[in-house]
Amino acid sequence: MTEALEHALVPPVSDADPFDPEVLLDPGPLHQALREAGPVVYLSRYDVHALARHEQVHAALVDWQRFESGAGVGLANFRHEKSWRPPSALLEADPPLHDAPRRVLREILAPPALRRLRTTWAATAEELVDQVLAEATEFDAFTALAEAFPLRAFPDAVGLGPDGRENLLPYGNMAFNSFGPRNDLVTADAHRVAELSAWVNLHCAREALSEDGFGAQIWAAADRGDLTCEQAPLVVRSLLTAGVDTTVHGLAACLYAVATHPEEWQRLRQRPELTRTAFDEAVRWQSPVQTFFRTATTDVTIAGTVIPADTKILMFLGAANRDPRRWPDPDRFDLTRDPSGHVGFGMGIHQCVGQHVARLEAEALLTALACRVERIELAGTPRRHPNNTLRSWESLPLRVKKG
Ligand code: OVM
Repeated sequence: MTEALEHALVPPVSDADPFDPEVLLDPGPLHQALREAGPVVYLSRYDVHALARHEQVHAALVDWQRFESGAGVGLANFRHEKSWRPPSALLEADPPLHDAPRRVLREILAPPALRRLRTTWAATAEELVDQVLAEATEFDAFTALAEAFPLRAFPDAVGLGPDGRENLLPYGNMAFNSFGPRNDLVTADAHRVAELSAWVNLHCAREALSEDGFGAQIWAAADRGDLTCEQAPLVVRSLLTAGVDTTVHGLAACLYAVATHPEEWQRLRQRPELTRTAFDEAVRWQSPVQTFFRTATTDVTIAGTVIPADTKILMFLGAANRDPRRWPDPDRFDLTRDPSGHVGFGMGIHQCVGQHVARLEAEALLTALACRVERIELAGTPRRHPNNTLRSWESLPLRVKKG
């Protein structure tokens, strides 16, 4: 017996199902139980080890050498089962293959490159908020704002044509479900996989994209030789997969936060420079992306527990973002805290490459609202939409007082 195995700890075991729709609609109690159980918990139902504390989630995220992404970042292990689509050149790749696509997309989505979008998106947000407020002071802010704004702003920035944009949200919903087990949420959409994938793949082609968007810039990188012609459409696909639902539910999280914390809305109105903090705090507080997996490249010991090579590790980003060991009063949405260090965008080499785009969208929408709305409150019970990965919404009824 090796040294490591002699001293190996048997981790606490849980038969809980984190992908049960009931749990997905209200994950807080399971997150707390898993954090309390220990630094590593074995989930017997799926034969995986799970991390729910900030320290261990953060450590696994930054250790790409021992926790790989190339075997998939969902429950399925690509070394043993086929993926539902060709793996992502970014999300589901490790260095060195990951490096070129990452560098290309990082430059296209970096703050200096986004500067020209700031004025465009501010105007788009003002126009949308004016339209919504002209019609009513009570409305479903999920559809009217959180869905409507990214759908007006982002596909144009990518360079998509006007037709078929209604496919983007269903495709994202399907992709984020696919990281979980093959449960009812996955089988419910099985009949749309071929149709939605065909539409998305068609719109990753150079000919489908305008000449001035993110998509064209990705193809220009291929022309320069910075990407291969096989990688270019996959990198466009990453934008279309990861760039829509995430921002929709992230913006909904912001709106829910300010509607349920009136004092924070007043603080934000008085200090507009807090909008970016507000977005990051909302991402910490709600964690629109709740979970990702990694695969151990070798036997890895975490806090005394040996995780065998080639097995999956489930990282609870949402639980880490509310770990009381890391955050004072973690369940409070609080604009006076510094939310940096949250793992809602991941951490390390795969940390969300589109986060500056998301922040710019949030800034545009929250600023337009803050200039026009004095009070904002819930007008009914918000409804969640179950998804295996996303903390997502169905409706967010709000009442506002203009001023
Ligand atoms: C991708 C991709 C897909 C889903 C999520 C994501 C959160 C990336 O296709 O690269 O990051």
